[in-house]
Amino acid sequence: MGKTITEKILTTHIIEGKPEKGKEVGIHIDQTLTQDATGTMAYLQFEAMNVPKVKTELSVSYVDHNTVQIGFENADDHRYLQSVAAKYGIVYSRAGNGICHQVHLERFGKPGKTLLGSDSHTPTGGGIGMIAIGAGGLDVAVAMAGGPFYLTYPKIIKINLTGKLRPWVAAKDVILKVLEIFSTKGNVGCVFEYGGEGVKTLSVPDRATITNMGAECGVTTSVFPSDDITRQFLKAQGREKDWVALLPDDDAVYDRIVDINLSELQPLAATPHSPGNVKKIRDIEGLPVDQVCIGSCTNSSYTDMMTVANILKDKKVHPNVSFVVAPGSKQVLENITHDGGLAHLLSAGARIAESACGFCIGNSQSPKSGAVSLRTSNRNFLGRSGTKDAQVYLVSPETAAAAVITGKITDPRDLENIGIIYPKMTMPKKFYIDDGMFILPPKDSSKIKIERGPNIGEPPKNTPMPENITAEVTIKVGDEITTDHIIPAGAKMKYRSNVPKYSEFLFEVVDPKFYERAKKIKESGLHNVIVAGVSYGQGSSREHAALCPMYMGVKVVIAKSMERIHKANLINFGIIPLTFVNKDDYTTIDQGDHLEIPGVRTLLSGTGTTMNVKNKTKGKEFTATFDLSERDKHIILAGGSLNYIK
Ligand code: MIC
Ligand code: SF4
Repeated sequence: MGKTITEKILTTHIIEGKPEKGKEVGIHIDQTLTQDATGTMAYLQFEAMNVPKVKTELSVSYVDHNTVQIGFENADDHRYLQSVAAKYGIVYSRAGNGICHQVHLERFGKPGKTLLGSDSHTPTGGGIGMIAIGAGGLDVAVAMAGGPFYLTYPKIIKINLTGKLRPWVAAKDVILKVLEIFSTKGNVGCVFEYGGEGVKTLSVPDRATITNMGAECGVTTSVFPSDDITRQFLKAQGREKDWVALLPDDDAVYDRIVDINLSELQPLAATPHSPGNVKKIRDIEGLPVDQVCIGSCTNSSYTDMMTVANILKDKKVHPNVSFVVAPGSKQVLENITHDGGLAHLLSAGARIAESACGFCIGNSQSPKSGAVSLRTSNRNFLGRSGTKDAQVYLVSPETAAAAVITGKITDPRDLENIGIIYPKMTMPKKFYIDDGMFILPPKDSSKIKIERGPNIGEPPKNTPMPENITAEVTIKVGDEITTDHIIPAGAKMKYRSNVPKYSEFLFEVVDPKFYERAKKIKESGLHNVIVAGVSYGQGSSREHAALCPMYMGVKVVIAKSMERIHKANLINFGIIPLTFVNKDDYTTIDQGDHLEIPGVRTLLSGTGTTMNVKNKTKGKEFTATFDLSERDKHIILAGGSLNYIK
């Protein structure tokens, strides 16, 4: 039987388990990446493993999230990361060099390799035929130490592309269509593999936009073939030798095939407050726009920037619009400078931001109260922009540029009515390349001292799981609670290396009293429990969404369903992820209820998969289930991965 691309890469990397769908396998990781916001904790955990050097082919530490440097905290983190990289054989990408996913695609990604990154948009690497997976920092630390990465051997869904995008319709509209079809929930344990004739019409940056935002569907990863277009891209990056062809076999078998005809697509938007709320631009056009932000790891490539620059050539930013552009990398910025794009943007009135996450993570460019903000990024969760009542729409660079000119949501195809011809840009044959912002690790690192400023704490410790859980429901939340709801990023992200401080912001957007309540419950000697609806923990890979609850004494999360990375993070920090057997039991619990789960250690040591939860307040009882491997159970019993490894 023939193989899919996913199977070809996974089967050559399996070091534990068998390739059976739905079963756990451990795979070898060739490359890792971290970014600063998840990286400090990942490297603190790596240090605790006492491994002298990373054991991967390549590990890169990027600084792209917290680059604002108000106060000493960000800079402390950067120096810590730089010294750790030098000590352990890791390439360091300095602040200003660009967003990890964009830079990794440009300079390091290789078809056929596995990449594990402590950021949920790591699947961007699928655009050049890698199996690139997002994970918590602790999992990435284990991979750097040479350990396997465990995942559920996935179901493979082929997205069969036919036709060709029409002018003004972009790769972003393809992934928004995918989100419309698959939504943001129910796709855990699947991989999207793109194929069909339409693939040949998409450039590597187009493909990377599509694989990047597959993260919003909750899939393990997304992957494109490695073909001649991939080769051209790597050649333009001076890396043709890194190319290998990677195509599925003709008789490859998929679990499901979904067809998308590129020729039939039209401009789309994800409307507030979920990437899954997809609407046609035609159905929302005319809405006045206050802000347009172009950039983020989804849409900040050379071609994206040049397309926008050429749409805006000789035009001016509408007076009611605040317009910011953040090129994805130093390389992008330098190339659009050489090719004249930057001049068009500047003369149109764009504000140029650093090549970093910036507006996307809400640590700059928060829009005015109640603003309508059009962004080319991938997430529009409530409050993520830093302005709680802002209405964020996710669109293509073309649609964003149209609003810059008209001041309202505009179908970019209508720009032809005002004489603008579609300037779809192609990639240069050879990029201007300067790798000066990478610092390579020295051969002899024995003299390197790790720099720990006052912002660098220690990873908090946890105690082993007790036999009986006696708890209070600290919070009950609804469906699709994202990690941005659980622990905000934005300006608060500077406390990532200081867990006690960062924990004060837990559930801030949903319920600002959470922290005080959790603290009281913990001090009273009870455990904290979180109750949630479907798809709990969507979005980011940030392990602080598990680490901070652990610090506050949360022992159990009971949800209707949970997302992959967050569930793995809960396990890594010794929190039991339970799901309701009967979803209606969710309605019987309220915040403040006292729960008892007896015999937890015994149950986790046995072969069963359920626990009885007694609701003392309501005088009721219900069953919850856990889907955990033997290893997961041992980790939880030990009180988390670090204890387990020791
Ligand atoms: C995000 O886009 O939400 C982030 C910030 O990049 C996160 C990582 C983090 O929280 O540090 C992600 O996507 O994993
Ligand atoms: Fe950075 Fe935004 Fe991409 Fe996350 S989604 S890595 S914050 S650009």
